Amino acid sequence: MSTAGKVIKCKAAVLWEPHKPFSIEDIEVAPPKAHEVRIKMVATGVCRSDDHVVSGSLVTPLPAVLGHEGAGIVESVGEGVTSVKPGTESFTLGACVLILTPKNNLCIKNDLVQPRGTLLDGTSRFTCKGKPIHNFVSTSTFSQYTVVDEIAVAKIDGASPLEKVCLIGCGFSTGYGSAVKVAKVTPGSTCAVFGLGGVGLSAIIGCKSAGAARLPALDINKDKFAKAKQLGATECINPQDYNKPIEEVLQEMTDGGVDFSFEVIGRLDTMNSSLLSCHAACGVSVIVGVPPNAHKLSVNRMLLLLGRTWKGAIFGGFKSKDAVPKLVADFMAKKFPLEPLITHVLPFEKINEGFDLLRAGKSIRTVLTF
Ligand code: PAD
Ligand code: ZN
Repeated sequence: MSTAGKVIKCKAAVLWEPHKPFSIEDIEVAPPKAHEVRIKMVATGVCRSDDHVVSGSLVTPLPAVLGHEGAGIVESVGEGVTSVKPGTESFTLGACVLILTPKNNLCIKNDLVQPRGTLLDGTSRFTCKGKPIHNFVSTSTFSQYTVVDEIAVAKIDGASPLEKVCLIGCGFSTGYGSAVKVAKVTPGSTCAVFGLGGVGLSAIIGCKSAGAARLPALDINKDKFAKAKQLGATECINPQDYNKPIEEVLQEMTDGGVDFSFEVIGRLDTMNSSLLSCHAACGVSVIVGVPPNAHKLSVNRMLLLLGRTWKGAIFGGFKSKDAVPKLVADFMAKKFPLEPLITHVLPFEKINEGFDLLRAGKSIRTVLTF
């Protein structure tokens, strides 16, 4: 029997307040309104950005259904939706990135910069125990069913393994694009990657595929080194093994600084180190990590006066609606792997275990399956 046009009752992981575990609740998911799409989730990744909400360092209205790295099947569509159809096709979700100009990938309509916790019309389709439950960054994938704006959905190859390509909805694309699209890594260059989680390792995959010759990988958790080497790191460095600032170590190792550096941790001190470790005149440093909301960076202006370039980007600079289907096709054509990033697969109900593994530094990506 068709569920189109009806309220669906299902399970979702609700975050009622910061510093608390997710709670698996019975929720109601209203049908999609005009230009919205209701999706049956198949798989979703556990990303540090969701954990930033739990820890209070990323502020978004609560209670909410978090999750922003997912893939599923369209269950029904609202009026006026033309880019996707209900049925067997599969979709992956990324932070909404609408094509505005050829120059940038930031959608002014998305819910990222000043989150309202709603869809574009200012409301959410979720309720639980009679209360409205907020959305998160236009996606909310930690639910058996979600409703998103059409602009946040991309149609992908129906034959692709959703439990893998869901990572293209955030972590993989963010790291990979930071290298190939934002920094535009050049063949023969030296690239330093700070932070070897799912996003940092994806940056390594991107640097290597762009032809980087030397790839120092940095982390304070040495358990991350084997995987970094497997994916292309040429040397692994634990900054805690040195009694001088790590930027000095990198400058000495590379005769003045690396060509490209990437901060993929989300800390102000490592953003500074990453900037300082790139070459003073021609280095490019990219901020990928998300720092705590209220914190401000302060740097010596001389650092930029000499010629360095300091950049940041969301979602690896990709426009998701266009880029996600292409990245999925590239994965299917074996242009890059996703398997090494997936260390755990858990049923969706074990979401808290997935986050505990991330916090303990024991997982790269946990994929939750529905
Ligand atoms: P993760 O927690 O899996 O990886 C972070 C890594 O950094 C871990 O391996 C840590 O051991 C390591 N680390 C922590 N502190 C230090 C330190 N002082 N020095 C060196 N290494 C350290 O996270 P992730 O890979 O899922 O995400 C990384 C960041 O990227 C995080 O801030 C997340 O919010 C951000 C992100 N940004 C975007 C975007 O569009 N800009 C998208 C997705 C994730
Ligand atoms: Zn993410």
